[in-house]
Amino acid sequence: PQPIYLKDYQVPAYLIEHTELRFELDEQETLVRATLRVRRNPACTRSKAALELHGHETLELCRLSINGEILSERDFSRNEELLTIPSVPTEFTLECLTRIHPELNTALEGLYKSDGMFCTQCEAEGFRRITFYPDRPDVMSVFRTRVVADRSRYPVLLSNGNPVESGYEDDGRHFVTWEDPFPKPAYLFALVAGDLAVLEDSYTTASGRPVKLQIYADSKDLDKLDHAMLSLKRAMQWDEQVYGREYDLDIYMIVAVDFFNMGAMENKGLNIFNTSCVLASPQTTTDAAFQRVEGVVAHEYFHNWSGNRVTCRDWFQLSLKEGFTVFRDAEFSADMNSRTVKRIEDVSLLRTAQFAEDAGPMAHPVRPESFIEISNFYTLTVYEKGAEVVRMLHTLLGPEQFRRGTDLYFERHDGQAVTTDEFVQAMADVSGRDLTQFKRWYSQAGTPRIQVSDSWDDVAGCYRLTFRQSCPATPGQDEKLPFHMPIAYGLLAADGRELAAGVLELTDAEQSFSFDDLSERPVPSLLRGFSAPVKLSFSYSDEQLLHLLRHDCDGFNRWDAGQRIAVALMQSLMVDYRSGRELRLPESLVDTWRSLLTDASLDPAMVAHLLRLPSEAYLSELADVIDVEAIHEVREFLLKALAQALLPEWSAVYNRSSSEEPYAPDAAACARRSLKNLSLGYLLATGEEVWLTLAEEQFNNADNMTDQQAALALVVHSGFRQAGERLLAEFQAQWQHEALVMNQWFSIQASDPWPGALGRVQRLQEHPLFDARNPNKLRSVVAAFCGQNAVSFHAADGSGYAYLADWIIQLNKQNPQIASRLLTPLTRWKRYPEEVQLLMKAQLARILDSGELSRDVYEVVSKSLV
Ligand code: HT7
Ligand code: ZN
Repeated sequence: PQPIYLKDYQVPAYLIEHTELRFELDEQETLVRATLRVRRNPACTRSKAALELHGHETLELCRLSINGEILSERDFSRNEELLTIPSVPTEFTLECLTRIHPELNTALEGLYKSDGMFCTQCEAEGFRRITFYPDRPDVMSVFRTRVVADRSRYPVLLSNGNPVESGYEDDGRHFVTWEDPFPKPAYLFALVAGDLAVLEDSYTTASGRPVKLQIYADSKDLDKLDHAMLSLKRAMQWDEQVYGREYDLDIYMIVAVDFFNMGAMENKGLNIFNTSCVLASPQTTTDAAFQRVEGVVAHEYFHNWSGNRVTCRDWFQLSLKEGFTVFRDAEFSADMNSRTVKRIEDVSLLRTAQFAEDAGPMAHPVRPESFIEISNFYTLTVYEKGAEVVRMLHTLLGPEQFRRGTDLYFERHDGQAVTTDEFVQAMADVSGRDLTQFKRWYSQAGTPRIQVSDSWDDVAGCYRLTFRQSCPATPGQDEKLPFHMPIAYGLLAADGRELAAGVLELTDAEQSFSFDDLSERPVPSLLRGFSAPVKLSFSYSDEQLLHLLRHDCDGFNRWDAGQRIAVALMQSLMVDYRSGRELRLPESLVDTWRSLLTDASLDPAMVAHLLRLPSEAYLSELADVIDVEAIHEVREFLLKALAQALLPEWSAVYNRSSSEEPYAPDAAACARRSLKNLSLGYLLATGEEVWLTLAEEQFNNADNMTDQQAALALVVHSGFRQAGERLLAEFQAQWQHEALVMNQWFSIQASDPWPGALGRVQRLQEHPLFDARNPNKLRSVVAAFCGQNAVSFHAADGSGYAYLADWIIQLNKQNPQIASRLLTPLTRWKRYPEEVQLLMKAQLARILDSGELSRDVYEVVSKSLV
């Protein structure tokens, strides 16, 4: 397979003014008739351009005509990707009849069956599996779609836009016709047919237009749709208030499906969601999952403007819609819940997973320059780092100018397919700023390093900070130029007062800033709120970090100071572990933690985050060479040592955080449960039976899934083997009919580090509820084992690597997108000791030699082996 380059972009030679589709749905053989009004693109300067229609090799072409004249095989050519008609008029009607096979579609791209229903996934290039079409985001068309199907099995027939006609065909099948007045690219097309229940509501927009809201799901899940509906209405209101954006159609629909490669899809007026991102009820859903539902519902809704009304010119611009929309959904969640907690969670993800991506073989800029398979670029870099880039613009311009920038962007480009340059240009135009250097964030890959040093002139009362920035080489980019970035900061006095605060703008490789007339040497609080996606180092003393932990008014940096203290200790314990020295817990840390645990005035959400040890994944990301065993053993040691040293405090916090209140997923209650379950984890780490009894009581008496699942996971992962087995069996008996709950049951076991994990995981795959065609099940078992069970996946005999390679080889044909996503842990082989590298590489080579690889898997494996 050959890469595609951004530099080769050409405008389309033909535009599609109108698309009429007729689907005759059938499991084995669905007929699709497409009638396209085509005209030459006046913006295309190529003199003689053929009409190129994308078409996947699985499409069976039945008939092709232009202006009613049937084309013969001599009139066009076809290869595995394209159908080319060399000679066409300037304006014409093209009709194309295609046969497809939804039941054989295990890739879950295009039209496929999920349980008993038909659904589609067209982003990025799924529409070409439905019919022949210019399947590129810069070809936007108005769609009219008639869906025909058997009424008894498929009473609900949906597509984009508004329903305009319904009735019966001569053969007794029923139909509904949908019309979407907004021109859209094919990737936003959607169709759903099934026997579905619906929750209905309505929303009146700020200008007084009523909108019908519908969420469809399997009838057994009808009671789990309220939270998504509430989230949707909140998101609609928030977008009006914060961005001045109203919804535009008369109806907004969401459909929950169980077989889905990602989280959800923003198809115009007809979002399709993975059940895991829409269903929620206190009994079956954890707090984290409640929040995910809220965030994803909002994200897809926000795409209606940032993605649908203004879309991407080509797939290299993916972050134009994804980075911006992630920023929008993060701000929404921050406004609905705790801003600091949301920021801590997002930065944790960025610093572990995105930074690791930046340091790996698939590292790419926020706007990639080339790809073999676009599905491989729905990455943390495009989404999360892309959102950080938008956040930096927000910080540099301030909220008012930023809002004027988004207003201008939406006004200028409504109905267009544009690039990230156009987004930045709108920001430059409203602010009068030159953002040329800033745009390097879109074109240069890698995580910048910032080295900060300081000096103090006691006589002049002058404090000076010096910043040096650099960025490591990434594939294809050896040299990097300096970035333009905002560094939010504060300077703290010895009594905790703030002496100065603001935002510094770094533009040079080395830059100094002076602060005059200070009464004392301050402690610097740097990169407040994580104002730029960088690795910042400053040689803080322990006292300075403790000072920030106690006094910084920036909640994020208070947390970060605690993380820095814990990371430094754990890194030194790892050195001790490797040298066979006894591991010891410093009294100073116990004292600090005691003061956090006993201060009842502190926000429980903050305390829960402050007292959570840095994850194994984060410690791995920070390591030069990852020593899986040392990381795991040191973290376990510290957990147990802190548990023993602060036993009465953990117990008191547990009791203080327990509540008789009925369940609510609001921020305060979530924080309380989070602290309670953190305490339970420490109590169980002591290994004492009395705490096991407490955990079992919590498991048995919980009125919500957060508490029940936390108790289960903690007992299983704390090594209480018999009790763990017992609770797992009880949990299974209680929840065997709830697919999403059972996914958690699978995942808790697959991530259990107790010896023998691989055998247990292989047995789980034999479980009647495990289904290798369902991505959620693969994520719960295979991804959980390979991604969240480091000690077992990295077993010294290489068995974990061979296990993953077996899966990749199987899934390569069945579902290439999932195969290539699951591959990630193997691609990081360079980060491990040499003997481990050899084992990991051998499995990558085995995959490469295993036969015909999909573009998805080929791209990741071949780039990883370089
Ligand atoms: N824009 C959506 C992307 C998406 C997707 C991409 C590739 C394969 C399957 C997919 N399902 C959804 C999701 C979003 O960012 O909102
Ligand atoms: Zn998105």
